[in-house]
Amino acid sequence: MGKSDAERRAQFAAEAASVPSITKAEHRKRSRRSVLTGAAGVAAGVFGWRWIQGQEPDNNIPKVLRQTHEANEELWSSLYRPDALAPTFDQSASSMMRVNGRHGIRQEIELDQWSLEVFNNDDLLGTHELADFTSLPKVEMTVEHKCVEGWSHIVTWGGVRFSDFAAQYKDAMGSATHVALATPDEEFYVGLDLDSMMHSQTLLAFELQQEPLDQDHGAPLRLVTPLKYGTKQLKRIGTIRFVDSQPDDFWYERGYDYYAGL
Ligand SMILES: Nc1nc2c(c(=O)[nH]1)N[C@H]1C(S)=C(S)[C@@H](COP(=O)(O)O)O[C@H]1N2
Ligand SMILES: [Mo]
Repeated sequence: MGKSDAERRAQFAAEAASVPSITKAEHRKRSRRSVLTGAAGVAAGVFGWRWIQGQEPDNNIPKVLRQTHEANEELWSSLYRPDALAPTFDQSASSMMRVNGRHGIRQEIELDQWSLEVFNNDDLLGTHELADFTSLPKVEMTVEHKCVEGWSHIVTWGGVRFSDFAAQYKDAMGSATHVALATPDEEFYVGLDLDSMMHSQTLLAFELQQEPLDQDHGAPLRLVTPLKYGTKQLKRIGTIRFVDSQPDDFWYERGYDYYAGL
């Protein structure tokens, strides 16, 4: 099961240091809360285990321990609250970015032959053409694309929110916890947690710098999610699969962090 509190706190500290959209003041407040939680633990030690055991049990766990546990849980999940936004920039700050990564897109495709299939596990739920995306409310955003190789670039994306597209599969996605995406030839594939996919800045993009995507940048449709590194932002989506466990992931299998969060 879970990590020890010390491990969680260490990971919290490491993650917190790399989350840009939470202010320093907020960090300090949260760290203070974590210190207080620790202090409660020390105090409990002073009063002794018997006092803890004497507390009203909640789900078979002494209440004071449960409350500490829940405080940690809250602390933890608050880092990933769905409304934390990646910074956005003025469109004038953006420019065309390089081509980086050609797994699954080396061969050109006939764009008008392209279609995208949606599955729940192995059940085909629907097949889509580009018009099914361009007819949804269009979103433009200028964000920083960050690559694990150490470069970043401010770009303007145009597309639709994944959450707007996925709304039609609300019931059919069942108990999905993750989404798996792959290129049509399945050479490149990524897995993302459903919360990240449903984030308001996670787009199925068909434009880059206000022009239709070119093939090297993932035409006709790619994933954009500025809360994660480029490794997750799959170009030329062929399949979208709702699944209930962590999907295979190309760069995770090659040693990169699964969550790839920024
Ligand atoms: N199909 C596919 N998508 C991909 C990759 C890839 O190799 N193949 N590389 C990823 C990585 S590591 C980065 S940094 C970005 C780069 O996007 P760009 O080529 O549009 O700059 O694409 C991502 N999506
Ligand atoms: Mo990358």
